[in-house]
Amino acid sequence: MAGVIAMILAGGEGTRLQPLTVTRSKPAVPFAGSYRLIDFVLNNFVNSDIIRIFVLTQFKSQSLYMHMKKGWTVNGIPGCFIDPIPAQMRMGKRWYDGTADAIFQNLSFIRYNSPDQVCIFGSDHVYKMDIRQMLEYHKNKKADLTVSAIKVPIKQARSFGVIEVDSEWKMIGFEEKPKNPKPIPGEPDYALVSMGNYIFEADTLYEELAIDSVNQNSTHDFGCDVIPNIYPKRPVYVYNFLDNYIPNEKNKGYWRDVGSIDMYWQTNMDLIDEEPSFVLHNPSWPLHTNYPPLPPANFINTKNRQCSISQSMISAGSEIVGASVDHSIIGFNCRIEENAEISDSVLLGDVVVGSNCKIKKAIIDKHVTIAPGTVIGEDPEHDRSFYTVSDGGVVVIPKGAGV
Ligand code: ADQ
Ligand code: ADP
Repeated sequence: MAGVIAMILAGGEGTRLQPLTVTRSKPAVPFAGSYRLIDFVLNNFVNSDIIRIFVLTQFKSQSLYMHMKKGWTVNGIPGCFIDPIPAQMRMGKRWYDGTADAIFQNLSFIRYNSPDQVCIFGSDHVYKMDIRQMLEYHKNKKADLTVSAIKVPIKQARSFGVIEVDSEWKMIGFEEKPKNPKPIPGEPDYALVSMGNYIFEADTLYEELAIDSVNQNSTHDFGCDVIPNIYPKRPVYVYNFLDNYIPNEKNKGYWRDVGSIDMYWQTNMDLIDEEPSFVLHNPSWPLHTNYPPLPPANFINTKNRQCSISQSMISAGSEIVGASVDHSIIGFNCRIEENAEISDSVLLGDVVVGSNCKIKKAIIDKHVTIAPGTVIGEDPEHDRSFYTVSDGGVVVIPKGAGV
């Protein structure tokens, strides 16, 4: 895959994911026990043999850097790299304005590598995608820009860039987060939306970012400014993610934007349902991450109680001692003590749950200690006076809390 460079946008503030993003950027949010959100896009590139990757960071990036340093360093393979780039502030003492400005300020890194195509992808989505298929499509269509897209229920479409295409899948309309999203012709309940993944011909990118950078009316964002300006004048094509999938992969068309607490919780739950809608395990599509040097998870029965674990994922270093875990995801290094009962919950890591606790439909961030006998998730009014409770009734205990 020489000739292709990946630029990963990893600066997202993730305000709607608060309190999980109080101390870390959205791509660094732990997910599925053993991963962080950024791992999905990085695995998509690495498994597609594209290992020339820059990761652009901005907000609260310390744990993202540590994660990349420990889990994603490429050593000694000529021409391959996965390099985080901190905000450069090349254009004066200010942060990036929008996603297009983040790329504009780092064009020198792209030019130095002389690519033919530049893949610009977001980093806060859960999915598996063989990017070679999208590249092949982009080349076959002789597109200047290809945008990947998926069909979503029309009610959700307001949070995305909504696309219109002709019969050849050429883009003929684009509106960023419209109040009244246009449905797909003949399918009034659905809209076609941008997944925030773009493949540009390198020359197109240079020319269009030069135009955008001097446009006083621009917010310098791909969705708000660059795409609406390009498609009327250049060949922009839309890659239909639903029609393409990784061979041997069960997850046809699974893509989630984990923008809110409810979505984050639901996307975790999708992994552990009786018939999971997203399956992590696939020997031909390994999911790399930073795996700390921890022993396997350990389930210990006590005199009074046997462990009971069902429909759950338990990460390394965790110890469950005479407790019950049902339909839950437990991150690295958690300890769950005797008679505790955990259900429909996500523990991010380094959490201690004391004996006789009852925890239901909760997200418990890292480094939390919960005192014996605590009940969470039974009484929303009570929970709301102490913790964040989402619209969907998910209780969130912030990082480092003692409960
Ligand atoms: P949003 O997700 O709202 O819409 P945005 O918040 O700009 O777009 O995030 C896109 C990606 O860029 C994320 O990975 C984020 O972490 C990163 N990012 C945001 N600001 C950044 C900055 N200043 N520097 C570096 N990285 C930054 C976009 C598109 C929509 C599309 C949705 C799909 O604009 O058209 O439908 O993604 O989720
Ligand atoms: P996250 O919650 O994003 O996973 P961590 O809890 O892993 O973050 O911590 C973020 C970073 O801060 C890690 O690199 C960790 O090594 C470092 N860190 C954690 N606790 C401390 C501390 N008390 N002082 C300094 N650095 C710390």
